[in-house]
Parts: sequence; C-alpha cells; structure tokens
Amino acid sequence: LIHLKVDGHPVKVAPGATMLDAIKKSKSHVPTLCFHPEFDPKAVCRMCLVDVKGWQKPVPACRTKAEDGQEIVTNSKELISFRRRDLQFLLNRHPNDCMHCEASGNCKLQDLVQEMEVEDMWPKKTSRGSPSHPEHTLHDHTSPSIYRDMDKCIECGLCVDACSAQKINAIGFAERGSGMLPITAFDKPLKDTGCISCGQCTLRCPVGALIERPDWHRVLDVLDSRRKVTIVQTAPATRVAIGEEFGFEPGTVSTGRLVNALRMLGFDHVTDTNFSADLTIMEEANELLERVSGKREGKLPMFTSCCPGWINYVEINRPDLIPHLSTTKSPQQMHGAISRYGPIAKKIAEETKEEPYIVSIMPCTAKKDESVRPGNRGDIDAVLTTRELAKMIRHRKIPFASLPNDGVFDSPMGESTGAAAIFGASGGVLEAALRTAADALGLGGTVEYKGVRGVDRGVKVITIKGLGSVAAVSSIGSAIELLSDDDWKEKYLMIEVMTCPGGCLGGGGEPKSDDPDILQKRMRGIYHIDSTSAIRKSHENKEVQKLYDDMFDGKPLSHASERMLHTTYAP
Ligand code: HC1
Ligand code: SF4
Repeated sequence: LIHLKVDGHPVKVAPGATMLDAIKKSKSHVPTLCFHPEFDPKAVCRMCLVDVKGWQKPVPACRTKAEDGQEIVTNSKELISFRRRDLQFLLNRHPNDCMHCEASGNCKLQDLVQEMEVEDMWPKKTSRGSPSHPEHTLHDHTSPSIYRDMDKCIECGLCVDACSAQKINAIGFAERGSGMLPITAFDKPLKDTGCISCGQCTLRCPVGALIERPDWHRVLDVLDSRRKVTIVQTAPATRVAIGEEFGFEPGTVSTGRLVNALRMLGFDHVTDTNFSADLTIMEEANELLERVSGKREGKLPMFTSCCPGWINYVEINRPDLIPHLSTTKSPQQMHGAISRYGPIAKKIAEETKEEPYIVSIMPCTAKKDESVRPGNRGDIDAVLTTRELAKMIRHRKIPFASLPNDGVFDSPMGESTGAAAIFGASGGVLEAALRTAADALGLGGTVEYKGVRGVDRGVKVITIKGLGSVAAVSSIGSAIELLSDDDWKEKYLMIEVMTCPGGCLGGGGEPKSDDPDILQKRMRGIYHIDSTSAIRKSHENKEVQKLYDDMFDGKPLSHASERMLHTTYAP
C-alpha cells in the first residue's frame, strides 16, 4: 500500500491509485467537473488542482498518481481563489438559465457555484445565442430522444468519451476554431447522424447541455387536469435505481415505494412492464424454436429485439441483419398495445367512453424513440426516464425515502416472474428465454444460466446441451466488434444485444452516478428480485396465461398475437 497525507491526515491507498482516490478516501474534498471514473481523466476543468508539499506547481488530482510520502493540500487560500476564478471564467460563457434548465438540481456546475459562493459573479444573460461559438448549431431538438443545448456545454468532453466508448461517434470535437466544442459531423442535426439515442452522453453530461427530451411536464399536466384515466408501466431496471435519487444505496429494490409514489402522483392504473417481459419471452422463445424447426421465416442466429438502441443501430448501419432480428416487440411496446386495447382499456371505455392516457417509465432514452416508431405510434403517449420520474416525485414533494416499500401493482398487468426481473441486466433476456425454451424442449436442468450474467462491456457465451451456443453482448461497441467478421453466423443460435453497458440497468435514462461499481450494485438488486421470486419462468405467469386465453387464441404466435405483439423493421 501507498502511505501519504491529505490535509495533514494519513491515508493508505492501493498502488495505481490517483491523488483524487486518496483525497476521497481521506474524506477531504476537491470539486471535479470533467472527471468520470469510466474514462481516462483529461484534467481540462482544473477544478481538482491540489498542492503537494515540495512541488513547485499545483497538479490535477484526477490524473496524478498517489505516491509514498506525498503531503497533499486540497484547500489552501490560493487554491480556493484559483478555483473561484476558473469557475468565473466558465460562468462568463454559460447562460444564467438555472430557473428553466432541465438539469437544475442535478448539475455539477450549479452545485459548484453554490459551494464556492460565486453566484453574484454570474453575468445576467440567458441562453439565446452564444457569442463563443457562433459558427455552430447550438440548439438541436431534432431527435425524439436527446436534446442538445450546446451553449450550456462546459467542454468537459465526457459526452464525446461516452459516444466513442459506444463506438458510435455521433458527436466529436470540432476540429477548428472553437476546438473543444462537441458537435456532430458537419453540424448536422442529431436525427441525421448515426446517433442511436442510447443517451449515454446524457448520463455523463455534468450540466444541462445534453439531456433526454423532457416529457415529464406534459405528463404532470395530464395528471393535474384529471380529465383522462391514466395507465403507467414501469421497467425492470427502474426499480433498482430510482432509490439512488433519494439517498438509498444503489441496487436497493424499491418496487413497493415506486408503486406507492406513482399512485401518489395520481396515476390511476399502476402496472408492471415486467408482466410484458414475461409475455415477450412467450413470443420470443417460441419464435426461436420455430426458426430452429424451420416452421418460421427468419434467419439464425436470432437477435433479441427489445433494445431500441440496438434496433436503431441495425436499421441505420446494418440492414443486412434485419432477417436475424426477432420480430417480437419489446416489453414496453407490448405493454403499450395491451394497455391501449386490452382489459383495462375496455373497462375504461365502458365507464368513461374515453381512451386511456398511457405512460411508461424507462431507464432508457431510446424508448422515447421506440414509442414513435411507425408500427408503435400512438400506443404510448409519453415515455419518461427514471431521472424524469425522480424529478416529478421531487416536484410534488412526495417523501419517497420514507414511503413504505409495500405498494403492489394492479391486476391484470401486474404479475411477473423472476425471468422478467432479469431483463434489466445484460444477459437477462437470453437467460429468461432459455428457461422457457429449455422447458418447452424438455431439456430439464438449471433455472440459472450464470455464464451469461455480468455488467462489463464484452460478449458472454454459453453452450447448452441439446440446443447450442448463445451469446449475450453488453454494449453496442462490443456488438460492433462481434459483427465485424462473419464468425458469429456459424457459432451461435441466439444473440442478445443490449446497447448500454450492463444492459438496461446502465441505461442512458438512469440516475447519474460517479460510483465506479454502480452497475454491479444495481445488478445485485436485479438478481435478488429473481432469486427471491416464487415463480421464475415466464411461461408459469398466471396472468400471462389468462391473457393468452382472453386475447390471443390461447397460444403464442397465434394470428392475434402476431398482429399485436410483433413488428417489422426497415432500413
Ligand atoms: Fe429494458 Fe425491456 S429490459 S429494454 O432495458 O426488454 O428500457 O429495464 O423496460 O421494453 O422489460 C429498458 C429495462 C425494459 C423493454 C423490459
Ligand atoms: Fe452518441 Fe448515444 Fe449520445 Fe447518440 S445518444 S450522441 S449515440 S452517446
């Protein structure tokens, strides 16, 4: 171990640790703006400059290694005034827009301004037009999922890192003039780039320059007007992350609190996307078996289709893969269709002659995009991210942290199995499908397929006797690598692709976090739900079985289910 001192206090860190790690461990504090543990530190914001005894100049703590015997000073008068000057410099270029900025309350710049008491230095200008980058498009609201307000950009580059880690590179640094401003190629609107709406850039943006398209205001309007009957669904990965916004440890399972909060917000029917995840497995596992037996068109290996970032990627870049995509709709869209035409909607129509207003809560920004795809348009009225839901809960002053964790979903559309819960983690959709396919083939064996679990970027492969090899791909960048030669065509029977690292629990709409173990922690929450579920296989979901009897001629892949639960793709 390395022994050093921070502000006079001894601290030990592992070899390779940075000064910032040591400072955090010592409980001293230096601010950071451009640092995120997922990426190599660039040290452009200079906020974490510290002095080291005997060194001539201050150094950035984020990218300077801790060494034996160092004595670090984090908060000398000179450092504090340097940081205030640096911040002032940033503020000179940043609009004074907090009153109507979507990032307000969740913005590192705002936090710093308050922490360092420099509010009074902020020039009184708002966001219309930025003198610093007149040559670039600064306001881009063309994407159905992502808004860019680049006059708020502090040029930390974390969005560029995020997009490049995804190997999409829809945004990059401008090469001339204002060298550091992240722009799209040729300044095209985001909708005309290769952007797949994954939202990883919004997850890393420390300010309000890149955000999910805000839809929560109009949902609150509908709830407040009380003129429509509302149905809300909530995704598998939201329940293990929403608590972070209210002080819970990451991975805390807050399903009951979440249901209670949604009812307090005024939603009339609180239903569970997990119900439709079980339904998805019924269709998808049987689709796989029919492709294997040759009863159905569509190529093998079959790719999962529930991740809209992945679908966007295929349609934009690899239309040759379309015949490999499962035609099964995502759980969100199946749930939307059943909310629109199923038993709850029928009851609402009988009572009010009205159609319901249908909302979904997702860990994902691309789900906004998915809801307006041609085949889906109209089923879901608004898609909110986990972060947007947290905002609504705060705005309505609902005491989330002290709510009992005992709320239960409505029935029907509320029952779900452990197989549905694990949809929220990379490998989960595949594992859930294997549970059902293995039973259908009478293979017996295990419920758990641990070889496909794990949140790291990359490809996990397992081979199942009597079936073949399957792969789970965590992050679109890893999928791009896998697909770069044709080996996959021979090797696998089914491939799950999740765009975001770790799967939906790492989604672009989840709470922002600087915890390097955040994905692991959320994953533990997900598998805890599964291992403690009474029923762990989708085909044993009683409500799903009843739905098949009532709406879909008693079985998956019937004419009725093909019409409502399947979709098509187009380049
Ligand atoms: Fe997902 Fe899915 S798992 S895609 O990540 O198939 O968003 O959570 O809701 O639709 O169920 C997201 C999560 C989610 C769908 C399901
Ligand atoms: Fe890149 Fe994803 Fe952001 Fe689009 S949404 S710019 S693909 S990180």
